[in-house]
Parts: sequence; C-alpha cells; structure tokens
Amino acid sequence: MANEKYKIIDGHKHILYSDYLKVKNIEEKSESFFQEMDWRRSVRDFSDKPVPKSVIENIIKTASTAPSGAHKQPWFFCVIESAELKSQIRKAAEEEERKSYEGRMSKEWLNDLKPLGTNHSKPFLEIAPYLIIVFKKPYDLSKEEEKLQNYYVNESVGIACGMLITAIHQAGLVTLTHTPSPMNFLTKLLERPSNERAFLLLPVGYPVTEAYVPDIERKNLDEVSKFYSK
Ligand code: IYR
Repeated sequence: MANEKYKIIDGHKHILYSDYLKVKNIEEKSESFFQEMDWRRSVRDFSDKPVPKSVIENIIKTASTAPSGAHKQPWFFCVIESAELKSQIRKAAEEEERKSYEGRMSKEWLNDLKPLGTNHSKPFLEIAPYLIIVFKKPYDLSKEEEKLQNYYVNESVGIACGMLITAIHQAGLVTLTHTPSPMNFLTKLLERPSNERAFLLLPVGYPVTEAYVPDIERKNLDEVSKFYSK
C-alpha cells in the first residue's frame, strides 16, 4: 500500500519521510537564506547583554540534528555561564595563545592573520554571556567502560559546528570560532571524561552596539564551484 506511515526494511523500522516544509518558491527562499547567511560575520566585540537560556538550548538542539557517521552523534556541548569558569578559561586560553603568537605560529601565518586583527588577548571569553565548548568523541564508553567506536568524527562534529553557527546567526546573535591550541586544558577545567577531546570554542551573545569587523570579501561562486552539466 502506498504511503504507509512505516515500513520494515531488512528487519529495521523505517518511517515515511514527508516533505513537511512544502517550500513553495525554492528560488526565492534559497536566495533569501543566502542573503541572511552572507550577513554572518565572526565578531570579536561582545556585549554582556543577557541571552535567554532557551535560545542556547534551541541552538544546541539544532546542531545536534547534524548528520553523523552511523548516526553516532559523536559530540558534546558544554555551555559555560559561570563567571568563575569563564575567567579560568580566559586565563588558560590566553596563556596558550601568547605562546602561539610569540613563537608557535609561522611568520606566514601571523601575516595572514594581520588583516583580521587577532592577537593573544581574548576578553570575549569573559564578556560573552555564554561560551559553548564543543567536544568530539572518537569513541563512546559503555557502562562497563568498554570503548564503542564512532566514525567520521571530525566530519560529523565539523558539520554540527556549521549548523551551530548557522543557528546562532539566525537567532540574531554572533559568535566566532576560537581554537586556543592546544585545547586540552578544557578537558581538565570542565572535568570531561577520557573519551572527549575539545574541538571548538564559541562565545555566543550580542555584539556591542558599534562592532567593527574586517572589510573582507568572499570568493565568488565561480571560484568555489564548477558545474559539470554535460
Ligand atoms: N587560534 C588563534 C589564532 C587564529 C588562527 C586562525 I587560522 C584564525 O583565523 C584566527 C585566529 C586565535 O584564536 O587567536
């Protein structure tokens, strides 16, 4: 029978995927979504204006809808609101960043970063109302502490982070991808289990009223794609 709500395929239950969004004008909708996303920028000057916790919860739920290897969802999101923890994270991150900027990064790398105006100082780590720290899980741990394999972990968590950033932007908030390197101090500070590795740190909040961002341009469509039509 057509349109059964579910089917057993190879012994496993499958449910009917109904196109519930029923987008009418896909050209218009894709164009306006692009315009909305093209407005996204990494912002470094955060306001301390509070953000409702429910918004952060929705953003994380959105990220967690990402596809992942064998649907293992090999990610974990730590949300930091505590001023004390934020200040500990800032201190540790700036220590690592200072070493990076003062020796670990190549001349070429430092030069590439100049137009972006970054340095070892990370005040946003204390000012933004929330820090989201994304952990990847190369494996899960069973109750018996047995290692359970995850797959395509970097790809999966990378996709989830992209969706997280998209969700943050569409909520009218800003973020930036901060990668203090090495990031292992976060495992300790946040008391994470042995199967988690810090992947990305994202401050989330409103920008200050007069936030300036570097005047950069994006590659055009021809530079980032090629259509093979014949
Ligand atoms: N992790 C450092 C350096 C940095 C590296 C890249 I590549 C950037 O695009 C921006 C910064 C930092 O967060 O400052």
